[in-house]
Amino acid sequence: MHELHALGFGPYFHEQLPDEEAIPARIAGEHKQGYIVWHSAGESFARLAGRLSRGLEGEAYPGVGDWVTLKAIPEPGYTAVVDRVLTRRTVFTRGAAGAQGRQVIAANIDIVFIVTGLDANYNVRRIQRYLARVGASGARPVVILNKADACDDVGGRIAEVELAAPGATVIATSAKLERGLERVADQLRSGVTAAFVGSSGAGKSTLINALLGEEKLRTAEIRADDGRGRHTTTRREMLVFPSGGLLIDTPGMRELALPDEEGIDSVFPRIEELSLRCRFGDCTHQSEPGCAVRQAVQSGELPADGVEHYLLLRAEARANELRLDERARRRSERTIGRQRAKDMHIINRVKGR
Ligand SMILES: Nc1nc2c(ncn2[C@@H]2O[C@H](COP(=O)(O)OP(=O)(O)OP(=O)(O)O)[C@@H](O)[C@H]2O)c(=O)[nH]1
Ligand SMILES: [Mg+2]
Ligand SMILES: [Zn+2]
Repeated sequence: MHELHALGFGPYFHEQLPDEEAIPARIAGEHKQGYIVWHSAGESFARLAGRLSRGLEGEAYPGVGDWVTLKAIPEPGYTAVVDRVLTRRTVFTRGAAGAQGRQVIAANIDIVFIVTGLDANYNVRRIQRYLARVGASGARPVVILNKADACDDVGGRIAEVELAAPGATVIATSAKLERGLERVADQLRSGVTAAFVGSSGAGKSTLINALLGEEKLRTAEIRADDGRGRHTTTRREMLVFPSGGLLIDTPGMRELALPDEEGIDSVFPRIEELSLRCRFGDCTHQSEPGCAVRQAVQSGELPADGVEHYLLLRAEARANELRLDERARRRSERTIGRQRAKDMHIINRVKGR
């Protein structure tokens, strides 16, 4: 049995229910053949109604954390049918290859824990990339610097990340020695949903196990040769934290592509602010005269490599955004073309009578 409120249900979703009979359920796991959903009567296996799944792609596809409605709760052992997907409150997505555009990592989340190991995995720029996507998600970012036991200068790292991640909470932990976990647990009140994201091997599943006080999730040693993880977690999955709150474990990501420019400004507020003072409204901060951003670099206010990284993220995001727009345009042209052909056929037939 699940209390809907404890699963994160509230007025925002309630108002979207089509009628009294619709049964709200939350997607707690994804499988190749369907979903695990949680509802007031427990747990069911579920599939999307045929008319729902047709034509869905990219971020329109429901993911873990999404609220859906079922027509009925099936008998144990039978499959439920997802009738409708409710509009999300927040969603963490990443850029996906090909026509997919964006892929949902976790939906309706309040917090995204960006987990980095303080071993060879540590990379401030990667953290900033994740922060941009959290900025776009609508959720609150918390950076977890895990494996503090493997680092000589934890304080220095924290200071570095705080500087690079304005507004984000930064917490150092050791999942192995169970240090720093209280500060993570403090954020997990009843009804709050938090997703753990980051590279493979950063210790996401180990952290969740340590928080739960139980070895629920499989974990594995990182590879000795290059220190990378083995992609141990293979599917996104939601778990209940004993004192309330819901945790979503996710598979480690090789790279986090930015599908659009959203959220980048939240990571670099000072650069965005200075941009407004550049002489040209469309200043690229390269060689234009009167560039306030380059002036700030020259005066030492901003680090040159930080600005370079900002420009790189912007350029990459813009290129991906244009690619997606172009695809959408071509697709709609095809649809319009097909419709026009059908219409011409009707017109000719009617006229020819
Ligand atoms: N020294 C140290 N090792 C840790 C810590 N946390 C996790 N590890 C180890 O790091 C390795 C990878 O941990 P996982 O929890 O499987 O990593 P993950 O982020 O879930 O990786 P994927 O599921 O592949 O995305 C395991 O050998 C853990 O024991 C820590 O705080 N300190
Ligand atoms: Mg894992
Ligand atoms: Zn400029």
